[in-house]
Amino acid sequence: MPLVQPEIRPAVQPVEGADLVLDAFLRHQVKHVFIFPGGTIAPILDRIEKRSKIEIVCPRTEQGAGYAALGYARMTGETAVFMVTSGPGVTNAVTPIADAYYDNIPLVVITGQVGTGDMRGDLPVRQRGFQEVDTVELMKPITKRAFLVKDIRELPDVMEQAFFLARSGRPGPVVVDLPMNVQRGACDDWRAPAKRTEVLPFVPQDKIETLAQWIAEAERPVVLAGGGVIAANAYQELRELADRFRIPVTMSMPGMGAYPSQGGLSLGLCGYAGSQYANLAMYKSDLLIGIGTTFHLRQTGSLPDKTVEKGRIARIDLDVNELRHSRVPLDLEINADAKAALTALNRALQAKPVPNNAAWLNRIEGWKATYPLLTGKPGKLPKPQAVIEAVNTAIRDSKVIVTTGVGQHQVWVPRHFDFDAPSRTLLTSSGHGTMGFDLPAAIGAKIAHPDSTVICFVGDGSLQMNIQELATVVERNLDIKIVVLDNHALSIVAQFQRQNWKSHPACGDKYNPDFAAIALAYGIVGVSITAQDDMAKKLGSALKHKGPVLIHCHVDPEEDLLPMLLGGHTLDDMSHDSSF
Ligand SMILES: Cc1ncc(C[n+]2csc(CCOP(=O)(O)OP(=O)(O)O)c2C)c(N)n1
Repeated sequence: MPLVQPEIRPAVQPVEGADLVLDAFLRHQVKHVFIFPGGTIAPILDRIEKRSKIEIVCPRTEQGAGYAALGYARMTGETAVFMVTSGPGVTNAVTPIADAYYDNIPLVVITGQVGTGDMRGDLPVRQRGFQEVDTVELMKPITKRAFLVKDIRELPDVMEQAFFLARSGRPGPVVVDLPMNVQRGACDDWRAPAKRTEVLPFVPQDKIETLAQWIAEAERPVVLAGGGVIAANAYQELRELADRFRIPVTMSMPGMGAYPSQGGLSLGLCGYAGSQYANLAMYKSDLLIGIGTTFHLRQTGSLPDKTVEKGRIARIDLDVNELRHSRVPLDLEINADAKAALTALNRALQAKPVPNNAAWLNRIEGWKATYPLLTGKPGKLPKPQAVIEAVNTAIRDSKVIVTTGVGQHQVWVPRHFDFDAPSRTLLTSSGHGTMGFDLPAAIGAKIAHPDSTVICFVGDGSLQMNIQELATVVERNLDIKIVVLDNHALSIVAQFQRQNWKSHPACGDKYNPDFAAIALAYGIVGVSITAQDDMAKKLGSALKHKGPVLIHCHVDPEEDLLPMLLGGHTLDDMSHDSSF
């Protein structure tokens, strides 16, 4: 079915700005737009409704719409469109836009703006128009580009640039700020959009040869795979490299699933909350290869110069600036797309013999046995880790998408749930670390992949950031399983406070409502779990229910995130101390 309904396209020229925006959506085959309405985007909403079959998804807040757009973009691999009104719509949209920037998610954001005649411009006054805010200045540090279109003739080309920039190179958000008179103004001599083609960096063959040689010589190699491997769809190439050369693979949070959790060479999550064996392996490696990863604090700890004890670090990244300004000192920088670089690397390695690193793998097996992932002592209340493991066991579907909030539960999920790209995917707010990503991201993911099982693991704190989106779940009848890990605390911060200052003001002993009853009030099946004894059974039957379910799990509030890599410590020195 064609997206455009030509019979109701305005028959006469000139065309209005709002039509030119819609034309760009149609050129880019946009199927859904994620919006929260307001007067200054009303003209475009009108054109979408009247002239296209694009579906308007309208959650309950701008944050809800923004995170749904992010979940959708991640799961479709396409650029998502997010639209908000001027003023408060724009300021509410800042957080998801920042998330898209830090987690490399392609997003075109259309922001309404007051008419150009009402804009403050350079005048030394606070505001001229009602709901006027300087969107471009607000957005500059958190977008690849923020355009203000004052001349309607520029609009088609600006829209084209926005779609191009959002996806090209390292993806991210692009804002197009549209004053009312530009949206509603008519024009018959607009500048036709120029076609743009992406040029990926040329894979430096000499450096690939060097890395291949280092791999052939390495006795203790480790790969650290990041979100760049997933974004480039390079997991097959990564698996080929790791499996043939027997290289253990650890992953950053956005890189989870780049190598299957159940694969024999998987070290799981690394870094401040990673497994102890992953961190030990990184630290003791003689060749650490980072692929599509930023090597930031959460992955390597606070002592970047001491990421490895004695060894080389090579890094493959699409963003040349990340390489030029690497936090971790590098011995080899390869500026290339992860898939292209891994393909070239595997080719260069074809002629090389596979070194015998059995001693290294045995040493890692020893660490795995000595430092298994902790699941806490069983008690009356279920442990959060046990709940995640029970969901992991119950869900053996072929396509699973997991979203999380931020906190302890965010870290327990990659520790205790199996990921395997592209069939078992983790969506989480990594760089920006935003509570409230959880539920709306699950909504966007489910809209993108209606046939996938979507699980939202969420802390009691994170859920309450965007709990209103339960309405969107019901309205669209989205079969999402929401697993609330309620420890009556903002517990990761509470733990941090206790660790440093012996008390946890504002973070511990929180009053919480009956979330299952709230779900019920929205029209969603709600289940409460209050004991370890019947946890797995209740979970199993709730997860089998067809349609949305909220499972309110009262988990042990005493459970701390351990071990943990604290500031000032090297990767081999994680803290097990919970006697704060
Ligand atoms: C929007 C936002 N505000 C504040 C924080 C700081 N913060 C990080 S985790 C956290 C607590 C999260 O609590 P909860 O969702 O219950 O997860 P838990 O740690 O208990 O698993 C807070 C307050 C944040 N990451 N995001």
